[in-house]
Amino acid sequence: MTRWSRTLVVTLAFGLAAAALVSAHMAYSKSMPAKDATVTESPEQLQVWFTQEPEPAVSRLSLEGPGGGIPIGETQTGGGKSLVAAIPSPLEPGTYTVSWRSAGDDGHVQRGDFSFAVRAAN
Ligand SMILES: [Cu+2]
Repeated sequence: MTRWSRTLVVTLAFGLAAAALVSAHMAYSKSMPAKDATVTESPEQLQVWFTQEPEPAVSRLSLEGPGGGIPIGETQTGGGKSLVAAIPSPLEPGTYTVSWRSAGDDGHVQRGDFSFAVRAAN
């Protein structure tokens, strides 16, 4: 092996190890309402699914609307690696952002957000 190819092999090995670590984090999988969806009826709850079972102790969903933060129900674990929180009052038409924080198997807290829109039914 040349010195150059040895360097390449070592670099590739570190790259693969780093990729394995990154993929061990939990991640957003899907949600209801879906990311970037437009709905014509105010949803009664938020549900976000992840790639791993969410750890309840560090999990939280929050909702922000055109006028700021919106009170929602306590974040609870739902079925199939999901978190759920009730939306107690109907949402006015507008754009809403759901923020989540949670951790999966490796305990590393991850955060993310996505938006959806509510528009008046015609
Ligand atoms: Cu991690």
